[in-house]
Amino acid sequence: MNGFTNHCFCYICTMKKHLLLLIFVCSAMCSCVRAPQPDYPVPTRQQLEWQQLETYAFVHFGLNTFNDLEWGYGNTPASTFNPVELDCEQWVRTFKACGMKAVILTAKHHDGFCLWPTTTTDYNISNSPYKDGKGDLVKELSEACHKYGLKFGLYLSPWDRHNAEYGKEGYVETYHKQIEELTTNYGPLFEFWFDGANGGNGWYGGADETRSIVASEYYDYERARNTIWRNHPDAMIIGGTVPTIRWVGNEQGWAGDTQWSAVEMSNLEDCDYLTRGSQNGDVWLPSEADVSIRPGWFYHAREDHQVKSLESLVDIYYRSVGHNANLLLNFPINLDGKISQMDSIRAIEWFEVIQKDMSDNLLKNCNVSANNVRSNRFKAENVLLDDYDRYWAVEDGLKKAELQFDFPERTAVNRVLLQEYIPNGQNVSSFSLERFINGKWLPIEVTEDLTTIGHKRIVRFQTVSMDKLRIRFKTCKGTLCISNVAAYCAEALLTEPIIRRGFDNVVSMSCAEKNAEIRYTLDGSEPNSQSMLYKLPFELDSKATVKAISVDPHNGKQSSVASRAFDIPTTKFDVVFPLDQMSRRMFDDNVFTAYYLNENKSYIELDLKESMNISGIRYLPSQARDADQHIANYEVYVDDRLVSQGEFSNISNNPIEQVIRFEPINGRRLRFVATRFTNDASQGAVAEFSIVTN
Ligand code: FUL
Repeated sequence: MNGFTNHCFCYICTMKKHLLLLIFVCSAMCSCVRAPQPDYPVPTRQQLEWQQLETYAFVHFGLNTFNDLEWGYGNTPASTFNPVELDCEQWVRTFKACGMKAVILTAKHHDGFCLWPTTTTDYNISNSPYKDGKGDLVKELSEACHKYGLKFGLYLSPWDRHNAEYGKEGYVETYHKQIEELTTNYGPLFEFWFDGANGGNGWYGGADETRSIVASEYYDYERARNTIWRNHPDAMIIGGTVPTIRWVGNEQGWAGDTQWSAVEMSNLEDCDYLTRGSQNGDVWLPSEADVSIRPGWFYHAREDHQVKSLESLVDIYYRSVGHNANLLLNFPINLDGKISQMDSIRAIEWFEVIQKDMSDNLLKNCNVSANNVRSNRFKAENVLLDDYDRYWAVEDGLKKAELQFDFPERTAVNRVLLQEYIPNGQNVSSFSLERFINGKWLPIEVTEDLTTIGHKRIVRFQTVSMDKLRIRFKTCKGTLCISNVAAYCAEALLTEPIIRRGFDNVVSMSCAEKNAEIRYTLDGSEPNSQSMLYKLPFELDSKATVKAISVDPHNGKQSSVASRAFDIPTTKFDVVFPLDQMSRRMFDDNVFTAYYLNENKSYIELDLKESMNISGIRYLPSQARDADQHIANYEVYVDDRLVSQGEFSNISNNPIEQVIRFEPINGRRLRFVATRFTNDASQGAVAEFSIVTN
């Protein structure tokens, strides 16, 4: 027995040893077959699904629309909300036609007016003439979204300039009740927006005063998050203290070339930081880039001619989605309750260009190779598969690698698109592009930093020919995992000319496309390919509207029209104050040089040399990238008579040109006084200033 037992034991023992050996060999081999370990932080399932939406629409509509305001004070009557042809399905059809996957509606803006029949305040749609008080816009839009298969989200401004209790405890309860109503009655929500603009002056039930709060403590955002997630566990939250996505740090719709989805939560107040995130971030908080198709968020007839050009919208797409952010494109609804025709046409053209730019992946017939492959399961060819979860990965510990595409024939390329497999984290921190031509590898010249990739990175460059394309991933945080690579040759998009008139009243024009001609008019008429040809800068010592287009002389294609209305030239007025030489900067048409007004010189005074009908002023804040000192409140005097006063709403977030118009008044001296600066700064920048006469 013993012997047998011994023998038997030895047999089992031998088998065990073999098994152990096998396991050892397998695990050594498997370390490369096994999927790469994620490099934390990584997105949640919800963040991943959200990231794949890429573009969706924002809708700003409310009392502001009917009162020509950006930030209602909270006192405009509910009775003024009266869209006569409101059609939510028209909005949604437009969004669908331009490839958008979702919509976010401003259910309540800072003025406090609610677009649904809330029980929390009378200041709501049921006290407006719309549908005789029976309307509910949140419901109507959510149903239209449902019908057309779009996701639906809501913006609910925490700041409420109408509510008498704002700043006190009572309002907090109201706000949470509003969240409760909106999250229980309107079907699934994919995103909830808490705006960052908080506290300041307002009507506040007639108190008409300034109230400030500490947003991170006052609103109890944790409680709001709990309510939202109780009803919509997958909803993304932007703003507040418990966000799951972040604002990109500007309202122009661009994310930095370097764009980490991760952040350190302590830095969320810093706009510059928000545009790029951090390689060392410990929280996955991807960016949403918001921008309006017009200068303002709400509709203003005076901006009808300022719908963003096709070129600038296409550029925005590449600098948001192409820079690892989602794009939230705003459509101001007009007084009829519709998206204006030119806005929807422009948005559809925009989508067509993007689709066309990236319709033909030139890599599809290439031979793909990599200098390192983790295993056959993670082979290089995976980057060309239409399957997000099959990706190319390298061995553990490798910080750099190369991927090469051999074209069957010489190919012209001007775009490269890359996607990391972000369920494993965002890893690439630097890469470069090279082309092989005439037996040599040459760098592809680009004008942006080739640092991060993330969910999607699209690099644009001048068209170049190549026999092979090589991508060098130069530094990676964790294991390199690339799920998709594509290359395209997009058609040149003619950009609108830039028109300038300097202090010396000399007009110059330029456009990005080197081979294009510029054609222009000076009488306000629409230019065409037969209009005057721009050759050299010329003097324009009078009031005039200059309109210009760029034209491709080979095929006659034209850009959209650039238009500048120049008022009286600098020869027609004297600057009475401020007197120093630097004040020229306000009239030089260079948006990056500015003159600073401060407490000691808080005004600009111009003498027009003779009486004229004065009907407004234009003020452009500094356009420098980090500019944050602007004029917040103003007064305008003509010959010592106060003709206008007010605030430049939203100027901090959106420092676009501010136009003030008033009843024409005959006079000679104009004084523009800055009565307050943003952030209560001691100074505010004036990049450009001009007078409007008629
Ligand atoms: C800002 C607001 O103050 C603007 O009015 C607009 O709603 C924009 C989307 O967010 O902070």
